[in-house]
Amino acid sequence: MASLSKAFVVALLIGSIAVSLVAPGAVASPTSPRTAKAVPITLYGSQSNGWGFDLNSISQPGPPIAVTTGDVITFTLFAADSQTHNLVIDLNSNQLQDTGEPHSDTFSSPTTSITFQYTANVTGTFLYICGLHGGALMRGALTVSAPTAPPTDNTLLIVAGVVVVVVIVGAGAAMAMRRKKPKQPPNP
Ligand SMILES: [Cu+2]
Repeated sequence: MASLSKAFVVALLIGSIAVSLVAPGAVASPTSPRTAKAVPITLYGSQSNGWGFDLNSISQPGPPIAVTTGDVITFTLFAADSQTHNLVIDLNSNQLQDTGEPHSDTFSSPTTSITFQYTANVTGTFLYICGLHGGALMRGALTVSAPTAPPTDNTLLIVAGVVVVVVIVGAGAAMAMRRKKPKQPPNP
């Protein structure tokens, strides 16, 4: 009985020490999801010239915008030509505002902006357009890329594997000792 308890206690001790070593690392796992980034973008729209990040760089097509999936874009929107525009996330890139496509309210001031927030949950290559004048006159590329995976750190997995093996071996040894334990001969 003494050897059985000893082996069991040793296995338990090794197991618990190993687990206590691994546990703090498990909390800060590198596989934790990426936090969304806030992306502020200012756009000036013009019916005859397209879009620009500022009044002096308006072009058709406008400047490309690239974000990562999950990013929250806050557009600050001005009308460089004082015409009425809106901003549409043209998810099917047909250069028209379709039902269900995210869009801002209308705006028509070169000095007073409106804001429009879009969470880039759809990965792919799209257009941003003016829904009133269409992409033919006012469009730009919007690229939403999936986040790149962080480098994989296998240390935790290896340590966890070693813990499992140690615990199994310890338990096996304890059981083997229990089986081998000779029965005491009956007293005469
Ligand atoms: Cu417009």
